Amino acid sequence: MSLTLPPLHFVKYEGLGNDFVLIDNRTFADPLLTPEQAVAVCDRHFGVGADGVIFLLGAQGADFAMRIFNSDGSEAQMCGNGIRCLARFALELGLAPGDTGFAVDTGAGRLALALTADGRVSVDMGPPYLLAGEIPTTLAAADEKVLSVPVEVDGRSWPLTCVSMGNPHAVTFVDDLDRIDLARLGPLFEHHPVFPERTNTHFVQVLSPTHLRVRVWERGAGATLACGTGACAVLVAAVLNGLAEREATVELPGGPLAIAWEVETNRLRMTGPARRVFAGQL
Ligand code: ZDP
Repeated sequence: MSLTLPPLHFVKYEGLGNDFVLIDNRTFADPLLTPEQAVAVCDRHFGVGADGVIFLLGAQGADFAMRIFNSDGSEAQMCGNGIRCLARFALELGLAPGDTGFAVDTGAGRLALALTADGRVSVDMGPPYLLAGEIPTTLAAADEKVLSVPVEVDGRSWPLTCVSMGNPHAVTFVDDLDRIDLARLGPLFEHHPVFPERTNTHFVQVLSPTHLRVRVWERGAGATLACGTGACAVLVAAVLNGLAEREATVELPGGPLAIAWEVETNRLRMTGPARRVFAGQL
C-alpha cells in the first residue's frame, strides 16, 4: 500500500455485516481522507477492510452530518446501515441525542434517528423518489415511474422497478434467489447504460407479503451482506408491484431489517442493529 495515510484514529462498526470505518471529522469541513485513501483503507488485505468510510461532520441546525465514500472511492448520497453505525459512534463520542433522537444531515436530506429499547437503531429514512429523472435512469421519461420495465442483461430480460432513497436502486423479483450468479450479473446491472450514475441492484424472492429475501450488489462496493437504503427500496418496489404489505421483514445475507412505509407521511422507517467492532489508528 504505497499511499500515505494521515495518522487518524478510527472506529470500525458493522450493521448486519455491512461494515464501515468511521472517522470523527467534526473539526474539518472536508473529509479527512481522499477517495483514493478511502480505497486503500477499505482494502481487505492491505487496509483495515470495509465496505466504506463514513465521516461524522459538524452541521448547522442538526446534531451532525454524514458523508460516505464507497470502497471504490465513489461518494454516495445516503447509507442506511451506515447511519445506524453513525448513531452509535456519536454516542461513543459523547454526543447526546435530543428528545426525538439525533437529527442528521445527509445527501438525502435531514433525517431523524433514535435508539430503541432493545438496543437497535430506528431511522426515519424519508420518502422514496420514484420518477425516472430522480433515480436517475433513462428507462422511462423523466417524470414517469419505472415499474417492472424489462431490461436486457446477460441475454435475458429482467423486469426492473427503480426507487431512489437519495441513492439509486434497481429491484427485480426472482423465483429462486440461490440460482442468481451475483458476481456475474451485479456489475452488468451496476454499469448498465440506462443508469447514468450507476445503480445498486437487488434480487428479491418474495417468501410472503411480510417477508422478502434479498441479495444485493452495491454500487461502488460490490456484493455486500446488507444494504439499508436498498431494503427500503425493495419494500417500496414490492408494494408497488402488489407483492408485499407496507410493513415487512427484509431478510439480507447479514440478517433481517424491519422496514415500514407509512401511508400518512409517505416516509420509510428502518430499524436494525449496529455494532462496534474495534478501534485503531491508521
Ligand atoms: O449508493 C451507494 O453507492 C451505496 N453503495 C451506498 C452504501 C449504501 C449502504 N450499503 C446502505 O446500507 O444503504 C451503506
